Amino acid sequence: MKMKKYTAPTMVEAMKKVREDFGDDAVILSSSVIKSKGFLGLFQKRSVEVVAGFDQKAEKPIYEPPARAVLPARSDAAESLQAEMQEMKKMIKGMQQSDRTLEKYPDELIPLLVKLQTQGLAHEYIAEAGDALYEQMKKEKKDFTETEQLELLKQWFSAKLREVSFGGISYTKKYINVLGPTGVGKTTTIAKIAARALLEEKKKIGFITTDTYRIAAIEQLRTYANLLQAPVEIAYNATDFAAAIEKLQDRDLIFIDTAGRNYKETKFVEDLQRLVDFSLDMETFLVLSTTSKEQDMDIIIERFEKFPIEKFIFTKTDETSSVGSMINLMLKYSIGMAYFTDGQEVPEDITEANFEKLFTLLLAGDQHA
Ligand SMILES: Nc1nc2c(ncn2[C@@H]2O[C@H](COP(=O)(O)OP(=O)(O)OP(=O)(O)O)[C@@H](O)[C@H]2O)c(=O)[nH]1
Ligand SMILES: [Mg+2]
Repeated sequence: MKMKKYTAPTMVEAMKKVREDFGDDAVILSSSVIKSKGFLGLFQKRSVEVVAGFDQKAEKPIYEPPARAVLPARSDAAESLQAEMQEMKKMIKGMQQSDRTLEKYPDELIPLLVKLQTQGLAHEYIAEAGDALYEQMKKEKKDFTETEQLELLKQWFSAKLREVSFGGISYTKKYINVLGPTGVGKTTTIAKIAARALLEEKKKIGFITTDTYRIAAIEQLRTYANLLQAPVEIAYNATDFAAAIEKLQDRDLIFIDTAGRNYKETKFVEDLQRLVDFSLDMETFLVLSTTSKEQDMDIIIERFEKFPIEKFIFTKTDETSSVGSMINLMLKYSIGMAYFTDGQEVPEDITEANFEKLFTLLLAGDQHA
């Protein structure tokens, strides 16, 4: 992909220039409104800067093979390249469509809406938010400053997310059960939450692990438990699980660590159902990594619908610059958010979720970009 920067007095004119050069194959990569200094704040000029990218195939080929050239047989590599190109084309088409939908908004709003796009927020929510802001602008018959836009956007998100709840473990349920796919950070997150329960809330804590597939998994939990001077029970089957519950009766809170499996396969979900006693006084959290593809998270959530998922825990926000999928999933499934985690340090790198913090994360996300 090639990139080129355009400056024009308005977004519409900038887009026109982009199209003149590259037709419909152009993709808007970023846009911003620039204000010239002017003289004592007077005669300020506004312009729009747009960076457009385009698929190089859209350009005239520099070399065209002679009409009767003999083409080599297609190799596997060529085929996979072809598949990759198809994938890219689809992606570009999707992006183009979303850029078109932004065209109807005034220039002032574009940078903020592009920001939401880069965060991976679903197009329907961007359109809803864009419409709400634009309507307000028309109603008040004025342009909004960046701060005013942010305030309005925050109000919009706050209303939109009203139906989902935020906040960590309740401390009223004895069992805290953590589920999720392989390697998303379940064990590390349990250690972070348990450490806080012990250090800040002075709770007597204990652990049960049902992750008996790898020796290292048991050792990992033992290491954290030892640091917190808390007992660990290992449950290979439902009988062990019941025995472990019995042994840890004197504890205020019992954290249950489960194995990360490929939960796209239903047999692993069924194993979990057989092993963990969900009828206990229990809060169950589904841990998802923000570095995963949203479609993959979708499949996992659907697989886990048979469990009483209290809230999501989203991990690895430090490893991604797009956190919009957290919001998409919360709204799609009407499931709230308990924590998000942003690093490997135990117990520091965890934040109990609330709306303010989520909103800040959504708008601050490009430091890693
Ligand atoms: N960058 C980053 N790494 C994290 C975060 N949380 C966990 N990790 C790392 O992710 C890796 C996997 O973490 P685990 O806690 O073992 O994940 P798990 O879900 O228990 O893994 P399995 O039990 O194997 O399914 C480790 O290297 C963690 O240090 C986070 O918020 N940010
Ligand atoms: Mg684990």
